[in-house]
Amino acid sequence: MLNDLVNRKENLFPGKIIDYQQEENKFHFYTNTDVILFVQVLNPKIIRFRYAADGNFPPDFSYARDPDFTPELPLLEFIAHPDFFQLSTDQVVCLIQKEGMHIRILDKAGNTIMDDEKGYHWEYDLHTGNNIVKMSKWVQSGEHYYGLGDKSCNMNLRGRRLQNWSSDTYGYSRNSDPLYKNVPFYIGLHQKIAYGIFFDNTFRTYFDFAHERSNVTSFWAHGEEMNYYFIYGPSLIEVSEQYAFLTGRPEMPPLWALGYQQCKWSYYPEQTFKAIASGFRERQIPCDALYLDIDYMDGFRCFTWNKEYFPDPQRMIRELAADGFKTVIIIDPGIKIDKNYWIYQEGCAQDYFCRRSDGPFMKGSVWPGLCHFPDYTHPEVRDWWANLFKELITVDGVRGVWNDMNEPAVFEQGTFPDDVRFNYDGQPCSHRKAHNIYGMQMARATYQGVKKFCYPNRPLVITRSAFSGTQRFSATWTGDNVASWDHLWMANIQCQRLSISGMSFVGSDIGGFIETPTGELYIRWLQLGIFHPFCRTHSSGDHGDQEPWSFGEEYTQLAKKFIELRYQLLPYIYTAFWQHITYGTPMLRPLPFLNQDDTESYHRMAEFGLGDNLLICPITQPEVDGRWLYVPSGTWYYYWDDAEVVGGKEVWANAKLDRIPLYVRAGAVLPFYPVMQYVGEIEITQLTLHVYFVQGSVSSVLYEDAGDGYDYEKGICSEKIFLVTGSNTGLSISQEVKGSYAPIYTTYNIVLHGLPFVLKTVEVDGVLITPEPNPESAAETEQRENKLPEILVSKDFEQINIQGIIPESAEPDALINPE
Ligand code: MIG
Repeated sequence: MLNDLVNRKENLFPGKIIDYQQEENKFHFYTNTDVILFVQVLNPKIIRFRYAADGNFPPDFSYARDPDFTPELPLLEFIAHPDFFQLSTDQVVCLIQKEGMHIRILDKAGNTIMDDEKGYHWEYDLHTGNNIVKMSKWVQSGEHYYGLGDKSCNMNLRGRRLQNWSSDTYGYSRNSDPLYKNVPFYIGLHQKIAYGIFFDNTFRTYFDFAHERSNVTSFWAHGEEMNYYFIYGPSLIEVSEQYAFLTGRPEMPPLWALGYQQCKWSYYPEQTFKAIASGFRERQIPCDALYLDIDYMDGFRCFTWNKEYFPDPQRMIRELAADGFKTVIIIDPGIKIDKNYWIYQEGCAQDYFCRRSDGPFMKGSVWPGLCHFPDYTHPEVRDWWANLFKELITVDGVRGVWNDMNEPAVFEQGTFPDDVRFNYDGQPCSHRKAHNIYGMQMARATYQGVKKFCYPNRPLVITRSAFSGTQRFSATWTGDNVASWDHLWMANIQCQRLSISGMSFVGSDIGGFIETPTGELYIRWLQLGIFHPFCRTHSSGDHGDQEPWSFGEEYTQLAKKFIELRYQLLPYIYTAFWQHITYGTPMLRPLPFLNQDDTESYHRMAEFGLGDNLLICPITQPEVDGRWLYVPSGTWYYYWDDAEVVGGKEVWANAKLDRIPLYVRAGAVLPFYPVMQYVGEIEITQLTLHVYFVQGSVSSVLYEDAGDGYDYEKGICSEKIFLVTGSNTGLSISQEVKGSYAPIYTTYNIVLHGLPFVLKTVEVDGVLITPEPNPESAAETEQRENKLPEILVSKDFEQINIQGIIPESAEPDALINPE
């Protein structure tokens, strides 16, 4: 029906512009066929296009757009030519053809960035009364496409047709579509210039990237309006950042939520749950959070406990908390139809459940049996739902909530019937319009409650379904994957893709949800998982144990080693999170994002950056002791042996099972915590800074705050900027501190990597010091293969100058560690 080639239905077109109106940065263009185009320049890089086929705009409403996003009034130049209008900002030029309302956008150098083919057109859908609204654009020469959230196909979307209609896709596979999330946002890249398109429409949407016709990219929706935002880069990173500003960014998570988390469907009863906790502590494998899946409830009734399995949840959670574990529980949307269940009673009495178009509450079967489903698009329902968390959090001590089945999923039918009604914040509609944002609104309501009752602690919410903007409320994971090498490959792609699509707080079920991984697969997956912002092992109980110690001693030790590395990296990951909330920067960055000028990198998809200074490339094949990967331009160090690599080419990384290919950017300052069993276990009395030599200058950032609470919003946080400058004979490190957060530690242990010389003198803020071995760092250097020079300095240092001498015969270590 939607295929332009098999066009049984009539496409309608907008005619010719005959009039326009301008009001500051807003324009209305009117055609001879009663079509209206509304154009708003939101800032020099973002232009919004809205079309009214029938001459009327519905109320301007968006769940996706961040209410805190404030349009600017950028300087504009507007010229009405005889055949077209020309609208320019200081970044782009937008041409609007009078005939056919075609849009073309160029950069200031005159490169065409985006160009309408048929442009806006539509088809009247007799069955629903909706217009199927369509847009088509020319594919630019050499154009690549990225984005669209959790798709499990190749990174570059060219040649594919994909859709957004959130679906419960148990055991999905490569190229399955649609999946759980709806992110109608893509990025185009050609001539090394990147731009983005965000199609803010909640109906089922389709994106065709040169699939149906090799020179045309089009997108369309089953209702509402053509309403999209053009976002100019020119860098890929900037497109993602602008999109994140438009659809919103999360708040800082509690630091523990970046620790390792352990989950299972399901750990019960209490004894089993606590045995998992002791399993971690006995083996000294760090862990911060444990999850309770659906079996903790009484007959799967939300907000109840199965008292047989968990007789005294409050005591249990308190005891676990004393040992550093935060308890996170699952909450599904289905409310059991049970006359004696107070939530059912309240929901019915208050009319909070979704109704069929003919009146009755919608019924659908999920875990509890037949259920009704709250209409989270009703603000009153969201408030009600938020308040339901009070007891779980304030009395029982739950610290985070996990939302599942919110596509919404219903057994047998898959989802709700199309006729189901929703309030949609006062603009009643059917399931066709509300389906794709149902999960988002559930996560929003959950977040509202968790935030309110966890206060003054920070909330953690995780959701399976999402729409653009859900990152404001919740972390997310990639759903019911399988313990296979192919799924490990997918986990890597999906998390990168979510990250560039505004959702950085992402992870996969480490080891795979369905079936059982081998020890080798589990370790390879964990090695990737520790570099994902959300780091959790989860699996289905039917398929055997999946704790880090379930695969035999050799694997247990490897699991421990990598989880420990995750904890050492926490200050770095936390900083990357802060960059995400502050600048919108994706935490995970696909290779082209690191290396946009190098077209070779466009074809790669396994390699990615985490934050500014790490490059990771997982091993997704069994029984290999390394892999080829593409290292972006610049100088890098192999993390495991400090071997220097000059990028812009393919290299082989040695990586037996005890390594993942991991590179550090030359000039980086990598902050490391000591190993701890959970966040807050120990006072951090010293911070290690791994400094990597560079020829030239590179700056790195370290963000710190209390790791929980809201003082950081009052400015009690700090941003430290380290500038590393190196030459053949010396290295200097300077530190600039902004903000007032005072950490407990007083010293930095600076570990110097990759020096091309031997230390001769070290001067800290004008005073010569003699470098001495630092006993506190012994444990950490043990793991490394060669001993490195270290210097212990005050955390308040401003400038370190190191003079070196080129080694001739002397052993480098002899000079610094003369024992
Ligand atoms: O129909 O709650 O994706 O993580 O363990 C399965 C049980 C329902 C699906 C989730 C999975 C969770 C499981 N849930």
